[in-house]
Amino acid sequence: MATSIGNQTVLITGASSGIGAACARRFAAIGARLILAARRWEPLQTLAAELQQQHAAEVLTVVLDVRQREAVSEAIAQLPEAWQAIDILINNAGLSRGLDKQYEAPLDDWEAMIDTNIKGLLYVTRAVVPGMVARGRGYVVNVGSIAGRQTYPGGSVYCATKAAVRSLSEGLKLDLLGTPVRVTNIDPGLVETEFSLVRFDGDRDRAQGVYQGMTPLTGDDVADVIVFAVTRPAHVNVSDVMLMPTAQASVFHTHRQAE
Ligand code: NDP
Ligand code: 8X3
Repeated sequence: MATSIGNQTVLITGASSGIGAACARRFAAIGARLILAARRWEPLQTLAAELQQQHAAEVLTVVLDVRQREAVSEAIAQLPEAWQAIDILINNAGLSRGLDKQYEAPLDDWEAMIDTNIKGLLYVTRAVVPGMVARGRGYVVNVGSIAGRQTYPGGSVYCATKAAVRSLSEGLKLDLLGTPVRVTNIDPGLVETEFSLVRFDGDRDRAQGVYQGMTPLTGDDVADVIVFAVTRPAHVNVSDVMLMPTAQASVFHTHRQAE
């Protein structure tokens, strides 16, 4: 029997935009209670108001920088009692910075990617999963990337962080064996979100060029698959998903039409 999400508590990191916001909308529509975390307060508030209005969803917003180790553990430890029992964690917060050669890239870009995509994901996992194990229920979804499977020029550090996410998903699954807590690693290809705008430091033309002449995935497409995974029966674990746009066969092969 499929698992019902009604009244389950879902923590989504990076919920202020893109895939995270799309997950929030999908989970709210099927009755989940949502903890929405990100650094930017305003988009979180706007999204929370939308979900409360459209789905009468129970929503808690948490301004959180996942790179801040103490802030992460305090934020989870200090959740109001009614929000402590997190059933589903979606480790989605992440970013890429620049597309520079490994021997030329700004070191700050590396720190941002490694601290967010690897260490931030780990801090949140470390703070949330013990409660899942103790309660005997839980689900972790880690958002990796096709970039974790194939390295492209200028992307080596971003790609390495996503290869690490893949490894961490595998390791967590191994460490949770014997508990009912499940782990899904999902590796999407091109998804049109704020991702490229962040990568190219607000350069809208360059960001739009990434998706030019092809139909990329949307945040909704990724959220759909995540909802599918977490609603499988308790004995089924969708361990590993690669989700690509039809027009993309690999990081190096994208079919584009002249516009
Ligand atoms: P967006 O830029 O639209 O969303 C990224 C989210 O991460 C934002 O909500 C941002 O919120 C949050 N975030 C970034 N840094 C931090 C931080 N230090 N602490 C807390 N939250 C943070 O991009 P996507 O939705 O595309 O990205 C979501 C995930 O999907 C990322 O892990 C990305 O690597 C991955 N991915 C994206 C693909 C794509 O093509 N777009 C493809 C494959 C994977 P805020 O700025 O408010 O903190
Ligand atoms: C984002 C997809 O191909 O731009 O992870 O790295 S890609």
